[in-house]
Parts: sequence; C-alpha cells; structure tokens
Amino acid sequence: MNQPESALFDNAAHILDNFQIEIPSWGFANTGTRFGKFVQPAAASTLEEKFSDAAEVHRLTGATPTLALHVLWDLPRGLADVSEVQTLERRAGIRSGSINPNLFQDQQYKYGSLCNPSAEIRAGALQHVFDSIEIAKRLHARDISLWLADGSNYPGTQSIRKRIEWLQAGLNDAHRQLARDQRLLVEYKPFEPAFYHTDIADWGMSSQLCRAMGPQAFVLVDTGHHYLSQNIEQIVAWLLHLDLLGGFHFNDRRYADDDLTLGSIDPYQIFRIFHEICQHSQPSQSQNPLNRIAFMIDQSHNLKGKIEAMIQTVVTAQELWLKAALIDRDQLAVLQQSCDLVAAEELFRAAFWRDVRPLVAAWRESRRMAANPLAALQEGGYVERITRERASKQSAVSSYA
Ligand code: PSV
Ligand code: MN
Repeated sequence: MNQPESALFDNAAHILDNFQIEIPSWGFANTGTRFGKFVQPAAASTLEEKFSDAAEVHRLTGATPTLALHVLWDLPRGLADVSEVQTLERRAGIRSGSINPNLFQDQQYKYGSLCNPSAEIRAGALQHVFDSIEIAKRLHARDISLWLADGSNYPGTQSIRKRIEWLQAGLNDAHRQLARDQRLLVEYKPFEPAFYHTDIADWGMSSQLCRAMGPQAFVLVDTGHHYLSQNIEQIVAWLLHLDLLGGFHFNDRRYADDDLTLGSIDPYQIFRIFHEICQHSQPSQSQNPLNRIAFMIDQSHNLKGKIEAMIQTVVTAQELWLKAALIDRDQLAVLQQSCDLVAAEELFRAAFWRDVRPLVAAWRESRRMAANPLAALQEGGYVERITRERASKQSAVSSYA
C-alpha cells in the first residue's frame, strides 16, 4: 500500500471499528403475513437459538454485539425470565439491546393500549411498560423502544383528542420510571394495523410527545414507516437539529412497511440518511451522552433464510455507512456555499458510487474475519447444522412481526 492508500485504509478501518448495528430477535424467528406463515426449518424457536444466531452474525460481520428483545415474545414471563437472558448473554457473547414492550398482541388491546378508552386497560398497558423498563434496568439495556399499534379504523368512532391526552399522561408516567441513563424511544407509523388514524402517526407527533415527556425521550425512525416519496433524510435532519433523534429501525420497502432487506430497493436513500448523521456527528456538535443514535434493524424475512438476510443487511449497512462517512464534507460545504450545484452533486454521487467493498473486505481480514461473510456462512456449516437440529421442532405457530 502506498501512503494515500494506507491513510485511506486506516481511516476506513477506524470508521468500521466504530460502526455497530443492533439486530432483532424476531428476525430469526418464524413470522408471516396476515395471509399465512411459511415455516423455515432453520428458524429459531427459542431465545437460546436467537442468541446463538445473533452470535453467528456478529462473528461474521463484527458489527452486531447486541440483540433487541421483544418482551412477550422473548421474555413471556417478564421479569422472571431475566436471569435466563443473562445466562444466554454470557454464553453467546451477545448483550441484550433495546427492550421492546408488546402492547399489541393481547385481546384487551383491540381498541388500543395507552390510548384505550378503558382506564383499566390503559393502566394494564402502562404496567407492562413499567415492567419493560425494569427488565431493561436489570439487563443494563439503555433503550426502551416503544411502538404502539393504537389507532382506529372508522371516522368518528374514537375521540382523537382524548386519546392524545391519555397517551401523553401514560408516557409521562413511563418517563418518570426511567433510570438516569435510560431512554424511551418513541416510534411512529402512519398506518397499519389501524387504517383510519394511528395515535402516533408521524415524527411531529412523536417529537411533541417526547418534548413533553422530558429529556430522556427520543424519536425512533423506522424507515418503513413513511408514506411513499416522503423525504426521510429531511426528517432526520430536523430531528438532529432538535436533538430528538434517538435511533432507527432500518429496513427497506417498496410499498409500505415491507421489511425488505436494507438497500435492496433504494440504497441511495440510506446513504442520504447516513450522510445527515455523519454531518451531524462532527466532534463540535451535541455532546449529550444520552443522544447517541441507536442503529437497529427491524426486518423479518419470510422467504429468505433469516441468517443470510441478516448478514446481507449488516454488510450493506457497513458499506453504505463507509461510503457516507468518506464524503469530503469540507469540500462539499464549500460547493454548497457557492451554490456550485453540479460539482456538489457530482461529489455526493461519486461518494455513493464509490466501490468500498475491497476496503471493507481488507478491514475484515485485518480483524481476523472472513473477507466475505455470506460465503463464510455458507462454507462454515452453521445453517446446515441448525437446519438438522431444529427442523423437527418447527410448528406453524409464530408471531407476526
Ligand atoms: C411495527 O411495524 C414495528 O416496526 C415495531 O418496531 C415493532 O416493534 C416491530 O415492528 C415488530 O413488530
Ligand atoms: Mn420498527
């Protein structure tokens, strides 16, 4: 390597060493659509298997040390399951990541959870959030990641205003339960499962709820939770400006919340989002330690192999992050200031089109990983082994994610 090449490698290696993305436990389990479930022989059906699959992804990519947990799916007995999770963490060398309360699958949530007209059901939902916060404390997990399926399907059938008040009151109570180093991340979604109104439909509503709650509440952006053609990187820029960006659920989509592999439809969009973040994270900017942006994947694949899909996703995230991180932002700022539009756009586009795969492969080898994680997975025999071991256990029972 000559001097510039070795400086570029060192810079890239530093960027990749510091890039981490959380993977979801539900991405390894059997899931489906509302029309049917296609059971995969290698899918994980126990939390132990999910931790084991997560460890395999981390071993091959070096970027996924934490696993997001969904409380009722992964800790069906709540706090009573914490010690088992701690054992699995130690065994797999993977830490628990964000804790996701489940406020949507039980029958009482038919008309909502924290926004339900019944005070009793709202109280039960809030208790589940409190329990989730306690689980997170015991597991030393910083983030409680809240998504509500609340909403309504028919105009005039619910008081939108009352539901706002109930929601804010519940969230305020939840915020008061947080330890000083914990955060509540509030996810928004414009539709599904509700199809007339959802109670937290967009980033404005989520931001307002967080602002009113207090300094430990932040917005979670799920890239699949926007209307088509919405400019997500602009939302990200605004949330950064407001110091309200808590993290992401990354996935790709063609139509709605499709859970497609990151970058499989629109890699340029993820690059543009990453650019906004890289631009913001210059050392002079916000130093609030609670405001480290959590990168998480929220995908579950019904047709592709789950571990393969997760590796494809993480590798794509690493490549797109590196492309965005390597943008010459000083030069871009000069071109933006002088409104040299073509030169600015060409600089930006060139960064996107740059082939960073050789750099990422060299970084992997320098860190004792295989240059090609997907090929290494195929050659390593892990999927064959779990397919043999798990095939007989599979049933059609699954969660929807
Ligand atoms: C809802 O679509 C969502 O994005 C939320 O993050 C849930 O926690 C996740 O999917 C799994 O259902
Ligand atoms: Mn999500």
